[in-house]
Amino acid sequence: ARAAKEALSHIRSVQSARTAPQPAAPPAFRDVQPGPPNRSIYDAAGSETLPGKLVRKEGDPESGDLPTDEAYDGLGHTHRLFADAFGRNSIDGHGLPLDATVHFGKLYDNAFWNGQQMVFGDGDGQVFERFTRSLSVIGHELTHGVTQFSAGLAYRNQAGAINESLSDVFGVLVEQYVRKQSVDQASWLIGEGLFTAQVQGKALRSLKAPGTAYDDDVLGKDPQPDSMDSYVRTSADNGGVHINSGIPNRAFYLAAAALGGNAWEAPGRIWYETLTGGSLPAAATFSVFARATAASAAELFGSGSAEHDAVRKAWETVKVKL
Ligand code: ASN
Ligand code: ZN
Repeated sequence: ARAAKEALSHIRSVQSARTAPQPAAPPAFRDVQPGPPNRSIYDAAGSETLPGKLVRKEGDPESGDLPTDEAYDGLGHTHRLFADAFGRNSIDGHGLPLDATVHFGKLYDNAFWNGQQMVFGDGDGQVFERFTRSLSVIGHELTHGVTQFSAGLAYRNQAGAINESLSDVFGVLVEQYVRKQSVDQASWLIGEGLFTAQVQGKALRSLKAPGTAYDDDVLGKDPQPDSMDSYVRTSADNGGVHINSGIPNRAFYLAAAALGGNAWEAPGRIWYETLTGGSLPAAATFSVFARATAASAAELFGSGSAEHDAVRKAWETVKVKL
């Protein structure tokens, strides 16, 4: 349980009449014609040696091993959200093959992106089930790859918490897209189904209500703040990257809730454009990120649009200065 607890803590013209009419430029998100995914799932068979033995490659039938097949499907769903909703061709935008290893380590209580691939533990069975059980977690880990190949956000302090938040945002969007859930229908949870029945909790994190995902005798209470009033100053976990991510997470939820409908549409596009548009600094603070999302909303939907307004109000609510 102690190891589990430690794992948790890591865990946009006006055409002048004098100029010849031109076709409008296609929105950036449709410039790319993404190809299909190229997935490979490996089995570490309880070792910590990567990648392990290839057990299912693209186009192969189901392997019969649940984590292998969940990882294969989860990678496919994540690839599809980025392709369909944002026109992104895999993690790097250029069709990077998607590799994942399952059965990593013994009773291993985590999942991670190691800079090159995804890795999933089986969980200890006491606190955590296998980590492939949650599509939002698979989407989360893969989004770390997208961030690495785009904004390259540092993994410490506020930039790190934004990095974590972006993984949570696109993680929940993968799940919402697959389940065709609107803002009101979605759980807004990361890691539903990961805790065993013995744990008092529904998930690792809640974007809708940070700080309420679990409250357990052994794990304690979900430590996430939901506004800058309770920002956690800590050197642990790279400056609280998994804790303070609650603040930008709630900002995304609030913007999506104000707009209604499907969160992978306007809100997702605004956040995606912010992440990949090329102007977000790797050392962004919450305020820099907040201004960047507002600028993306104004660029995509117009200054003073409902979208622009919803984004600005969301950051105000979580008390991040624009
Ligand atoms: N599951 C964690 C994450 O992706 C693993 C870690 O902290 N390296 O954020
Ligand atoms: Zn993460």
